[in-house]
Amino acid sequence: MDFSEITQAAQDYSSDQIQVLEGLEPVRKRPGMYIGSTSERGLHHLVYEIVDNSIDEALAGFCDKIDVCILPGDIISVTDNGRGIPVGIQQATGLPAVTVVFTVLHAGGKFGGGGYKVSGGLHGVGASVVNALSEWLEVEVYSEGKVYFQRFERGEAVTGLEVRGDTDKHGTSVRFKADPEIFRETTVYNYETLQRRLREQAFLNAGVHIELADERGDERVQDNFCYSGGISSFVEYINKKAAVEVLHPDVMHFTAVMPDDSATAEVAMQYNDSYNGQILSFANNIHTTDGGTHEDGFKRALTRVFNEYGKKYNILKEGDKLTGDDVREGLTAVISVKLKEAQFEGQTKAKLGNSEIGTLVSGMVNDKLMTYLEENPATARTIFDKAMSASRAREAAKRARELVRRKSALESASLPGKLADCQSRNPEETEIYIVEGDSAGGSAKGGRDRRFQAILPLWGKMLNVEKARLDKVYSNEKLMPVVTALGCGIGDEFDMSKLRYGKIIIMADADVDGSHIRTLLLTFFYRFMKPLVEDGHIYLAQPPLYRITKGKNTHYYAYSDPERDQIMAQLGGNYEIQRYKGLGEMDSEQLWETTMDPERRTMLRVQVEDASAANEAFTILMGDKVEPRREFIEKNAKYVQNLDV
Ligand code: TTJ
Repeated sequence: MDFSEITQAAQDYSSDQIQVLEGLEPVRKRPGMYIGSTSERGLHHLVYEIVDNSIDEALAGFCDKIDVCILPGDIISVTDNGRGIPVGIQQATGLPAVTVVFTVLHAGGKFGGGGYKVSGGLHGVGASVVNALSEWLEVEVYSEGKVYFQRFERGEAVTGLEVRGDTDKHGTSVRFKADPEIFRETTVYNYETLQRRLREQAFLNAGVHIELADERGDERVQDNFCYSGGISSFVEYINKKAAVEVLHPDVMHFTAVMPDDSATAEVAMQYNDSYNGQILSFANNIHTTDGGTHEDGFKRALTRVFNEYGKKYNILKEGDKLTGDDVREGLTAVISVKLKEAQFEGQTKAKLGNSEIGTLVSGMVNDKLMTYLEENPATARTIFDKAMSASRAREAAKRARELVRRKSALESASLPGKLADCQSRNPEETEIYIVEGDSAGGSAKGGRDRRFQAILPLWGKMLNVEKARLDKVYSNEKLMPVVTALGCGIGDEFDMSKLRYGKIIIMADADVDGSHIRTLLLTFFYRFMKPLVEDGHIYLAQPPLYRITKGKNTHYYAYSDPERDQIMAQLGGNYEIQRYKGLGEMDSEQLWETTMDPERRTMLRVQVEDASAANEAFTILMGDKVEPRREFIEKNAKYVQNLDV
């Protein structure tokens, strides 16, 4: 290795800005501490960590193209056209800065204050963690006419930093193979997962070209993301995906800068005709799923502006007030802030804590939204009317709720008549089976373990909550027994501590009708009792599809066609096969042993990986428009699998 050459390349951006903290052994010992988990999610996190570095270079204004490629063997390659990681020797360590970046924990400039990064968030742990968790990693830096190269294995340098030739390019390229010793579940990347994340990053960083390619299969797959409209394009994209009708053609887009230049804030927003709102917030390009000061500031200002506007133009009568929920109905908004010293709070570090950012965002929305509404009176009126009708529905829901309460206070037992309750009152062990159809309900009641399993048969006409507001739920004879039985309330009254059963199990036939009722119930839980879904309380029972009988005393159950074929092959011949058309065909004993016995059953736990994906899934599946629904189902035949684990 030619040191003099490398020292020359050090140039004036100082390698000393990189702080030396610790080695990599702890990362391989406890990978979960650094990347959250070693599951599929953690695996994809490696890619984000590397790409984040290129995005930071783009934010610094030195890079506008990032290529990400999944190569055969699930090797990831990330290349940018930035300045290149510095290759000069760092005084503190005597090593090239690029080597330090990959071998020393927390070696990113971002922990030193100053330096070039604004990011660092959820994990924000840097390239060295990726290196430590890779079977091997190779970096190339194109800078000052030279190609520099270094290779690492499981975090250790196995070559020095070498000059490999000449180039007129500038930038950085990294290739790595995730270590199967660490990622024991899987080292196979999911294209859609990377696609979603990189598209999001392209929205959040207007003008940056991000290319994603998959070269694993026979045919190369590729996406190019670049949005000059930034988060406005993001809002348009979300509304288009959800197949909702927008109430006004333009996306409102507001920006602000902190007086001392320490932060920027941006909001893009557009209303649609649905009853759901969706606000996505980001801090330093990290999705703050638990919100925080930026989101609070936005909501605060939004409510204030609409009430002020209503008062000023005499649309709101004396004493009338719009609530936050009223003005957020049908709103799609993206908030993005970038700041020097982001404080992430909470268990998952997904909540922004900087109070000055709340003031920045609320001040911006107060001023600019008000101006927008005054300059666009027709749009303002349309949105205002929508908020007013949301407000009336909320009043109606309140009256309906009180009516329900008064009625149940008069009746001696406030639990639904058809509920067969269990003996235990401890939600840690109790379960409720929600069963479609009286005959299946009968078998379930006969088969259950009444100590901890309750059964609620459903009857009557179902409500599609995607097309109805809260007030309609209170008068729906099919949903109200579910609400009363669970005990935890709905909408803004939801209270997890009142939940009567820890597991809520939807048990429906394995046919089209069953799948319809499942989707309707899931939508209901997602829209009105979201924490139940988010905290994993909802399950789908998995009844068998076939019963295979051999002789007098032996029988088997198959839960899928391949399983049926396997059993048939094993038995050789001389068996009888029965296809269950519905739960009702099973007697109590059979239902217990196949579907309800905790020792023998399998259930799917409903999980929501990504809020916007779930929102999209529900609006499309349950909304008015047929065409997007057909398309969606064709493309995502496995969507329920995505929701399940
Ligand atoms: C640091 O400050 C001096 C000029 O270069 C800055 C820098 O490091 N830029 C940079 C890093 N651009 N791209 C990267 C990078 C790219 C990949 C793919 C992976 C990593 C770890 C860094």
